[in-house]
Amino acid sequence: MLSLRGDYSLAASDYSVEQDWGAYTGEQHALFRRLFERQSKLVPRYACPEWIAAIAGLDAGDSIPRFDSLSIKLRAKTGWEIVAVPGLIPDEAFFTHLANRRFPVTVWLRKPEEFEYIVEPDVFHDFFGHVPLLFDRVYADHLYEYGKGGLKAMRLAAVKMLARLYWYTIEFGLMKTPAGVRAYGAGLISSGGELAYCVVDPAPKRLPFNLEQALLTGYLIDRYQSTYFVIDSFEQLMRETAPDFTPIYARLRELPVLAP
Ligand code: HBI
Ligand code: FE
Repeated sequence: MLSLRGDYSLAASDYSVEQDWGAYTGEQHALFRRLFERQSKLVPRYACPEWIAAIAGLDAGDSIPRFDSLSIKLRAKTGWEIVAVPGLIPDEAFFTHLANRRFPVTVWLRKPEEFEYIVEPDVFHDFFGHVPLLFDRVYADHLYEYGKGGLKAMRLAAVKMLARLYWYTIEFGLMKTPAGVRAYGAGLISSGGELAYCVVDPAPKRLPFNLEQALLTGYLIDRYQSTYFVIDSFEQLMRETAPDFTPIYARLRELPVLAP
């Protein structure tokens, strides 16, 4: 793997590790609490209703969550569980976990100086941004299909295209609601600055979700998005990504990547 900061030395063949909850320090729990409190001021106005409904049931926030107790609640709701990982893991391991209803959550927490922004996903991004929506049946079923689709994309050498779909939905997706657009992407929900920006700023484009356009649109990882895709609902996302992507990949791979 590229030079990543996690400790991969103890990882199993599926890249899972023990969370070792006892090893977190008081300072780390306090930093997690501050991140949670910062976002808690923003989510009521900018996060989608499904995320808001789910976080209420997690009585989270006063310390770094214990993945095993999270998994018990999650399994009961949608059949998913958390798998502790040292950080970003290879695509095949990542897709295989999703295809088995296991969501990889990074065990380490950012440093205090990364309070505003962090490049790699840490436990706050994964827990606060991704885990609550795993309690939504349709979203969870879509992610399960995405995992299977990822393994297929590897066989078709189309992972780069599929990663754009993930980027513009699971990480940076917006949803239409009666009150206006709201964020459901984990990269938005867990971001101090982009969560308000993606909903209120007039600068970025907000396009109706279009699978082929999302598969073709490039993205930059180190700045706010200039293009967001807006779904009507998780049901729509599920429905529009249900077809076999094989012919779509074949057609799109000849076309140029679209600038974001
Ligand atoms: N690993 N832990 C982790 N989390 C991710 O979101 C992740 C990953 N590995 C690969 C990956 N995402 C993406 O490249 C795929 O969605 C294509
Ligand atoms: Fe993420």
